[in-house]
Amino acid sequence: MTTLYGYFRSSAAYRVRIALNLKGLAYEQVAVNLVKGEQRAEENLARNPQGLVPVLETDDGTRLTQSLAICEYLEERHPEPALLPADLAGRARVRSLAQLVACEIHPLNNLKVLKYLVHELKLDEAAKLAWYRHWIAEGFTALEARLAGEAATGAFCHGDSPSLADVCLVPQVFNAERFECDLSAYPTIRRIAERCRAMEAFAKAAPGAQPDAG
Ligand SMILES: N[C@@H](CCC(=O)N[C@@H](CS)C(=O)NCC(=O)O)C(=O)O
Repeated sequence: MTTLYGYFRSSAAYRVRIALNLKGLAYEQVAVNLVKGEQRAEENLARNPQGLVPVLETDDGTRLTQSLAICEYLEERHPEPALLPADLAGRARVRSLAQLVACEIHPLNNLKVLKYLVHELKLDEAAKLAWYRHWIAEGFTALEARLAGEAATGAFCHGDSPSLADVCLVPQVFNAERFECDLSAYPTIRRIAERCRAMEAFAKAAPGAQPDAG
């Protein structure tokens, strides 16, 4: 059995849930409660010395970390339905959009960063929120310009089927909404996120639908 170690509100785990669902793969979930600090517990550090989720243990016992690497593993092992287009330029575009979210926006707003701002740098709640919203706005402004301006955008980030870019986009929009970021300047991002959320694979992966949601 494939096991996903994650947390309902972890956007990196959310990416992996979407990818597993899009590919129709069965998996069980083990919750690592990030609010309680379980990511730093010995058990989780043994799975991932970074003290992060997600970790995916596959049916043959392979243990994988880093959500983009996990999604690419799933793509290579289970090529259909494809999360990357067939053409080279298209594959690079999808990876570029995915990385804009996963490597540029998300790391700045991760829990450990927010905790450091509050506990070590003594920022108050308002300053923490300003930090969070600033990096969402900076990233989403660029992402919106690309999605609205590039001909390869379709019903989804790339063409008319969901790709790795949508797998990353939807959890980031969830995070932005959770922190009450103003998304009015990003109509293309909102349109694509809504289109994705209408699909069962995305809906089943949503934080509120997870067993550890509470
Ligand atoms: N680049 C990693 C990021 C993983 C990550 O940051 N996970 C977060 C949840 S979304 C986490 O475990 N945070 C725990 C913490 O910050 O203490 C990936 O894509 O898997």
